Amino acid sequence: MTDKLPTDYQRGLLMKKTLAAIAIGMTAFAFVSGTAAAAPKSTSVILIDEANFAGDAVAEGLAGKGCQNVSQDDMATSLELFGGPITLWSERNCKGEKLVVTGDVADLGEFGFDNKTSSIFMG
Ligand SMILES: [Ca+2]
Repeated sequence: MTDKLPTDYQRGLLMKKTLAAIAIGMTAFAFVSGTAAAAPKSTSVILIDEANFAGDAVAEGLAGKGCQNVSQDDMATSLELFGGPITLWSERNCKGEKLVVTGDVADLGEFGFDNKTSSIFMG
């Protein structure tokens, strides 16, 4: 009888931890859903409409190899890179101005590439 209360209390804590873990998992999954099919070691990138990876902003994921035109032209302001490096291009079909990216970029404006990306080359 005396340990019933602590046990229930611990169960409550465990339940809270589990729910928190599920919530975190769902957030992570929703955020990377555009590239979820990518193999762990392949290159993928998430383009984000606002600086500093703003979570609620418009985002687009690309994965694979070679040159790919983005769906949302001239949208990217920050990006998260997995693998890489990649090359951003200002025109479709990997033409125009380019910017080589080797990691996450919080503000493409610092590199003169805000709202400029039209295609991406992934190695
Ligand atoms: Ca933008």
